[in-house]
Amino acid sequence: MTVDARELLEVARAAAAEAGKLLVEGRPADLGVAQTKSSPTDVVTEMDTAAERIIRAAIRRHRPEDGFLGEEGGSESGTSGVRWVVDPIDGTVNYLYGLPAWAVSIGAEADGVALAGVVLAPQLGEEYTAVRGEGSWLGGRRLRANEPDGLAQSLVATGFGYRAERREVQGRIVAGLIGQVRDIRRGGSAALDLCSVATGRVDAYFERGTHAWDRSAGGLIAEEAGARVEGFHGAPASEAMVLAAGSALFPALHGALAALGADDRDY
Ligand code: LIP
Repeated sequence: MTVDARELLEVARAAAAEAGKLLVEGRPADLGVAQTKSSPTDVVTEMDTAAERIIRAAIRRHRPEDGFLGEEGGSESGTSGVRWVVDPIDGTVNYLYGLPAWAVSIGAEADGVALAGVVLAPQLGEEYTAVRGEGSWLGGRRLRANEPDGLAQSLVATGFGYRAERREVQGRIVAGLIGQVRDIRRGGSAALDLCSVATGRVDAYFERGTHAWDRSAGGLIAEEAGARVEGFHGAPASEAMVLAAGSALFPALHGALAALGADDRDY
């Protein structure tokens, strides 16, 4: 199967722009929670589902044979070998509260490998893009992940789950880590956290509990900026863990997190 990844990127960019326009201009003043998922704080708004419908329709106009995996619309198989991995609003709680750190994340994958991706943050005025093997970009700026001078100098982003029991364990892990690093940041969007690794706005990011749609585009953008994006002990990034950092910092942060039990299965 030969795929033009640059064409996939342009399809993704157009779909993200269309959804982003709706999400900014069409956001109702009285936006509320339409439903919850894994917990009472795992919320979906009407805008999440509307945006994903727009994204799927926009992509289908160009690529009707492709498959989809979306946070709100679930999985649809295709026949082309290309699958679109879509989070219509990554950082839904931020969007609900009117905080600007949310993004439309669209990755195009073949055989589970991201070939192209866009993370669009309309309220920040930022569009991150990447094509595998061709680098990652913030607008016209080529991105490069940081290589800080050791763990103690590193600014580390993380996130917390929707289940209180998991957050309590994650909080203890962060409490054990914070004295070993420069500081911690919690932005509320995995896709933007991965893009922040790519831009060097943070030195690393880790989180348990993300989904493929949180990671697909941002993970490619971080990798194409020179970061390692993996799980624990050589595993690929997954819901169990995504850890993104430059190649020198990665083993130091990996070791510190493992020593704190962040690789335990039971949280
Ligand atoms: C969010 C992630 C974030 C995580 C939040 C939430 P959503 O995704 O991007 O990293 O910490 O709990 O899962 O639910 O806004 O698409």
